[in-house]
Amino acid sequence: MNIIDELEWREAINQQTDAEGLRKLTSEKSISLYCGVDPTGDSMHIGHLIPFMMLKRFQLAGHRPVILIGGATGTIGDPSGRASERSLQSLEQIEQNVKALTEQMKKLFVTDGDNQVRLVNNYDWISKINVIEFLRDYGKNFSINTMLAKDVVSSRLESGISFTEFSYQILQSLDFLHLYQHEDVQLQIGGSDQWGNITAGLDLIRKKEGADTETKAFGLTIPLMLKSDGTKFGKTAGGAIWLDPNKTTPFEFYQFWANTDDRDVIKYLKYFTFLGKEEIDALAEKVATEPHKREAQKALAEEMTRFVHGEEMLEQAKRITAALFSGDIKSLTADEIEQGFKEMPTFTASREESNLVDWLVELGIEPSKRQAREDITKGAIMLNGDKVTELDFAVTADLAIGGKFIIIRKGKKNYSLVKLEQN
Ligand code: 383
Repeated sequence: MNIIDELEWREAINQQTDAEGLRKLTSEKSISLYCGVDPTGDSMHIGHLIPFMMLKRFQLAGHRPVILIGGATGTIGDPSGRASERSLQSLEQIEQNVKALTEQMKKLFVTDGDNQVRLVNNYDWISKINVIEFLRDYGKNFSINTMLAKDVVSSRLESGISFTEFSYQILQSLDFLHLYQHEDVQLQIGGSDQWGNITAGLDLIRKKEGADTETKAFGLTIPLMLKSDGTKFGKTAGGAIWLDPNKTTPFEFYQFWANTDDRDVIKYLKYFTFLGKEEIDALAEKVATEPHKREAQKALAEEMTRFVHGEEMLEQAKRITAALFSGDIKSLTADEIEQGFKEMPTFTASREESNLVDWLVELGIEPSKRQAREDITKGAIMLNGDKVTELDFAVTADLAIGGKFIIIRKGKKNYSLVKLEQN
């Protein structure tokens, strides 16, 4: 299957500058293409993953992907998709973010091989252009009228936009031209918010390199992912889903995908994973006939967690999930407990021995001694997965898993995490 046909089947194309031309080009030869990211934070989130997974698909189909880190554009700030002006980040902050993103990109996308992913930073060429050169060699090719007409700018004319952000599209255009000239890049891809910047770059290439570039340089955007329940994709109550395991643990990451709605799961499998048509069709059948088994969700969670965090972290996420389901808490390590119980009510207790009834009330897990006794007697209290029914049970530090945590379950699923003070 041609890469464009594959992307169409995956419903991963929003707009293209020349669909037929690109289909022809990509089936005739191996091309270079690029997608950029600005260092606005120190980690990517799953929204960023989409175009970079697409680059990877092109790579698997024999094309050469280039990832651009916007060391220069990040100092300006892309107004695309934003209702108000950004505040500038400090140059030190941007430099740190460039490092963090470069590491993340290398881990996920740069592997050995013939058409391996290349990483570039636009600071390397943009920082060398002086203001006279900028205005004479590049500025002359941009019409203010066209720039004003772009969505990004026109939508901000009422509320206001600085000259800095207004000029952003010129910088991204310089990149496309630079990569076209020096890296043989013929295609830029990005999310649908990038359409204006991508087409601005194509206009510049045409003006600088001649009209026949129409058959040589292309743009393609990917649709924004929408959820069938109308809420925003990629966000949970706890915020964005980050790729950095210190911000979103592999377990939370796994759970995010495992909780996908039946109405969305096949769409996500096509969009995000490298599973092929046959496997996805078989999973679609499972969603239709035995949705309660959630096999498609499990496949999605496994594929995504393995891709981003690796096999070992995937196994860990699955172990935590299974232990929470079965109640077999003691099989978990302290690190796994920390991941699995991150969002649950957390209490801190001293390491001193205490009677369970008093301990539960002092921590606030039980409202009164009377209630605590009643719950213990009727078998509603589990400590590290074991039922405790003796009213005089002594809580001691040696019960703590890894010397740190005691998990209390009250009733069917009210978990509390108790951290013992470390001495
Ligand atoms: C900078 C210089 C280039 C080409 C692209 C850029 C970055 C671009 C941008 N992209 C977003 C970002 O960095 O702002 N101007 O956060 C996001 N992308 C990708 C995708 C997306 C876009 O990194 O739609 C989501 O992830 O294009 O919002 O020469």
